[in-house]
Amino acid sequence: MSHKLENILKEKGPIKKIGVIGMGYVGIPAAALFADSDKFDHVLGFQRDSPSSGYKINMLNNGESPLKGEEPGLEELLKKITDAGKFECTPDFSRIAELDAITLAIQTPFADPKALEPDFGALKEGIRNVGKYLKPGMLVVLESTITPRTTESMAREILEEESGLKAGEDFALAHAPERVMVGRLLRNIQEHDRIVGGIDKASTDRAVELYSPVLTEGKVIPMSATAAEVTKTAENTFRDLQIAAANQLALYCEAMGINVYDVRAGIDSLKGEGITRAILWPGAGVGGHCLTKDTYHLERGVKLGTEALDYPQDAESIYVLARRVNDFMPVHMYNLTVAALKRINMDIKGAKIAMLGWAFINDSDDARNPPSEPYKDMILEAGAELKVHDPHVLSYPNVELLKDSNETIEGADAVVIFTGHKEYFSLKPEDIKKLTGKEHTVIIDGRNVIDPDIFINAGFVYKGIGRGDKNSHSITNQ
Ligand code: SAJ
Repeated sequence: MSHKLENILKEKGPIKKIGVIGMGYVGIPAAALFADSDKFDHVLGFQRDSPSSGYKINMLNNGESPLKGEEPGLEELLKKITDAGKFECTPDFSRIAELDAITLAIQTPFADPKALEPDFGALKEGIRNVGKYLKPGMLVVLESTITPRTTESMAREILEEESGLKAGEDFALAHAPERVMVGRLLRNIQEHDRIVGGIDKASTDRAVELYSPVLTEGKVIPMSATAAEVTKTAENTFRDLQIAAANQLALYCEAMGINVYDVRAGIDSLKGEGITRAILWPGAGVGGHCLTKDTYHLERGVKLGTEALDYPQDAESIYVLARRVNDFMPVHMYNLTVAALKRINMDIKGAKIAMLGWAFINDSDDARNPPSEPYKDMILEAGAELKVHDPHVLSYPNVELLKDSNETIEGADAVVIFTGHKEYFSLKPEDIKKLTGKEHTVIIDGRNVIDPDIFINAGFVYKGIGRGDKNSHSITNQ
């Protein structure tokens, strides 16, 4: 390994001026915490002055956060660092040339979820911009979630092509995946351990120097760039796998006529001496922008691997199978709806369905890749009528989201709980019966929200995920 980069970095001295590309829910708190550290002199936030997000530039320079939803401490921090002249948002990418380090926090969504191909377009544009203004001795860090080997290959190639410089010799290059959750962005950056992976030791050390000052409880975990990319995608793949294991158990319990929550409690009771089962929760499906795509990043990464993969002949990846199980849960919710309606001699065609919950996560307005969407498509495809309620999600393409649950439930043949929003836990059978006006209303519980017996005894036709002990109950006539 050449010591050229180490010598350049030694000559250059410690990191003082930092840039962050992508003023979104990852880049803004990252830039704010860099600016708030007395280890660094100045931070530039780079934001394209585009029609859709150029408004952020002025907001940020006035110390205001353009992010939706509550972010404890962020507004105060932005005011503090702008008043102190330590942070500035700019659309002028040429100012990258002034910096010692630059991080890229640019979304890598699916171009087309069906094709499971990520859209690296915006990220590549950001990397190209960095390459154009790259100087010897700079550190470049990718924070976006990326397919393993992207840092070592695509990013390195673009940076070297644009700058004429050599990664690992003239400039440092690393990956430090973000691990933030909306609602706790600052805390997550400060308290989570930070995976930092350079293309070589000098790059890793320089990235450790960049991130150490912003960590409070968290510690830096150094590794190679590709190991860092695999860590990020695998940590979400494993969560998706654990959820799929709980979902498959729920389907098994339904087929065996038992209550999955009894089994879950039983399994969970096995603790101590380092034993854990970490069993998660079955539900109506898995949404969001992390778990729905990171498995496919990992799968693509292994295909780019340097060695041949040794794996059971013709066996499908359990990770991809887990995705299929989780994506089956909205289909299962549809099947439960059809089966329950059939019990009252109703066909799905023409049935009035009241869907409670659109967001992919409880008590949140986050509706990225919601499992509720495929369910809606199936219901409409089958010729049923649908009304959807969500107290938090304001809008979503091609679906009207009602704010009044009574209006949603009025006249319904079936009430289907898709998200575990707090208010649904206090649903009362008598209120629903009054609204639907039906002797036997169907109720489908996708998130273990209601007590089956209270509704069954009130004449409802109940079906719940994993509730094999209740799903074929006798129908109570009032
Ligand atoms: N879900 C289940 N059963 C469970 C847990 C979740 O069905 O036991 C469903 C949820 O309903 C939701 C989806 O899975 O539809 C995702 O839920 P999530 O809690 O994993 O929330 P995400 O997608 O926002 O995941 C984020 C990720 N954080 C980052 O990427 C920084 C993930 O790595 C975290 O593990 C997760 O939050 C977390 O633990 O909170």
